[in-house]
Amino acid sequence: MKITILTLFPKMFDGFLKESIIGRARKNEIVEIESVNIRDFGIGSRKQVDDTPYGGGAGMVLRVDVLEKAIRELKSNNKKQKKLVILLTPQGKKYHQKKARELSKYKGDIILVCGHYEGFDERIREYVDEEISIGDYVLTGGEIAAAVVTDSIVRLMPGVLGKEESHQNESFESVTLEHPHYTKPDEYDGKKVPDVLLSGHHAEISKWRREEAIKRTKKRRPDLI
Ligand code: 6GU
Repeated sequence: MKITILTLFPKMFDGFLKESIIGRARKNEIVEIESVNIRDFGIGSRKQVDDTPYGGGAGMVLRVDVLEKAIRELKSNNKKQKKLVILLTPQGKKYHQKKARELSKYKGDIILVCGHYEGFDERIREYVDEEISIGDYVLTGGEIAAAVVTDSIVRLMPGVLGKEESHQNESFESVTLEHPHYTKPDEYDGKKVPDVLLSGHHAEISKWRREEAIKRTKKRRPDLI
């Protein structure tokens, strides 16, 4: 799969794409991820991408012709591959782990279009397949949302997480939150690691973890039960 992020701020993704698990997945060629500047498709020598709103008002609006051209050109690369175009906007459908799982299995490439902080021409909606919002708060642009969506998809791809990092029984994959974790020291500032975890009794440890996960979910996220 190739994920292309269409943005006015491609450098925002530099660190995110290089580091940690996403960086490793790209190095191992499990996924290809690229950020592309919308300005490359801008109009005239000044590469204009936005203009003042019809009807008046403050701020600038991203032009439909610029974005349509960008989407069309990205779609024309590697024509054999299907392309799913997703617009990141607070007006989109609320993002969930279920959607991350669905997108991680998509048999084709994904194009993530980052909405402009001040707005985009309404007609842009006609050139995308879906709209996603990552939650009920307002970001200055779709870039961080695109990073969230990319991260949540890539980590689910086969071979991205090692056995150690496995997400088999992790929060939101099942119906519970994760059980508590501990490491050395076994006592810190009077706070002790639960005895059962030091017992070496694997069946008891599994039982304790299952019970703690359920207890924790009931207390913190009863809506998930
Ligand atoms: Cl996708 N974009 C922006 N600008 N704000 C958001 C969002 C997206 N999702 C939640 N808030």
